[in-house]
Amino acid sequence: MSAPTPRAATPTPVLSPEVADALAAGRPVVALESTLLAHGLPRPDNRAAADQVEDAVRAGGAVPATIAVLDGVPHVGLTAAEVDRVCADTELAKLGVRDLPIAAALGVSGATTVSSTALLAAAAGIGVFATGGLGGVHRQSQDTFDESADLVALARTSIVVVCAGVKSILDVPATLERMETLSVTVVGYRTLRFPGFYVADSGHALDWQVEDPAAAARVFAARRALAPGAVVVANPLPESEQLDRDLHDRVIAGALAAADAAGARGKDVTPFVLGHLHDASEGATLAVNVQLVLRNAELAGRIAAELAQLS
Ligand code: PSU
Ligand code: MN
Repeated sequence: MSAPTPRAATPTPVLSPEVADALAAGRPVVALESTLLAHGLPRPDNRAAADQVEDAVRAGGAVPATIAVLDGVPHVGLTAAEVDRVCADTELAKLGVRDLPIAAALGVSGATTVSSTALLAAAAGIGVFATGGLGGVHRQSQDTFDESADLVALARTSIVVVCAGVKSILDVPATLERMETLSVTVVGYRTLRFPGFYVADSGHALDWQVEDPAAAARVFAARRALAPGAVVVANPLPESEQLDRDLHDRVIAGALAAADAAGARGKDVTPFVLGHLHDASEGATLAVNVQLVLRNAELAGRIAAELAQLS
């Protein structure tokens, strides 16, 4: 008779067979987060979006590795049934880096944010990650101190993050200042304007741009050789695909006021505001949100393919 084995406090991440094979062979892999599926996009549309995002990574030339924590165990690359679960489970936690040890020790299931996805991806040896928009400094942060853990995680984690900037519900210039302080490398993809998530241009300038996926991969190789930390590749939607400007300004003001009135706090703020936007715009923000994630996934696939050539 032996005593029951206690759950390991730091379970080894489970790699899907396809992701494990690709990493072992040095083939390109792109990490994808699950918070945008579980808490950023409404059910049931999130399920189709999950497949489309993975397909977009493949179209770019890489293997997708969607990351989530299931029963305390980090999974890097999900089966279709696991994606079903992430997209359908209304009880799924939202897990940042600080929540990962709790999930591991208590057997919690949850979706991973930019911060925790980046950490788990880098630990698995994945160099490129695609998402929609980064978390950042919230408006009124001088009162609330609400700044996403994404920023500190990006300062510490060696990974390329392809995004469409930060959500326009945030304080964009303050977020850019914080990324400078934290020495996060930021380049525009074929632009010197920082993208505005739903819109092509946030109104803020960037210092640097890259013209192709190969240049982005070289920037990351240089960063990785120099010091830990992320390279943010800011990839704007083309203006022809962006959200109508007037609608954008109107629904964002309404969503922020609604979050305030509802007393949304902490990690509930971002999902609350995104849900309100999707409703108030009658799905217009949702369609644009999915479209920009798809574009980022495809570009991330191409950057990962270039990175595999360098390594
Ligand atoms: N971008 C999106 N949709 C999202 C998020 C980002 O297009 O749902 C999520 C990401 O997972 C990001 C998180 O890491 O919001 C930031 O949450 P917070 O502001 O609570 O740190
Ligand atoms: Mn926050």
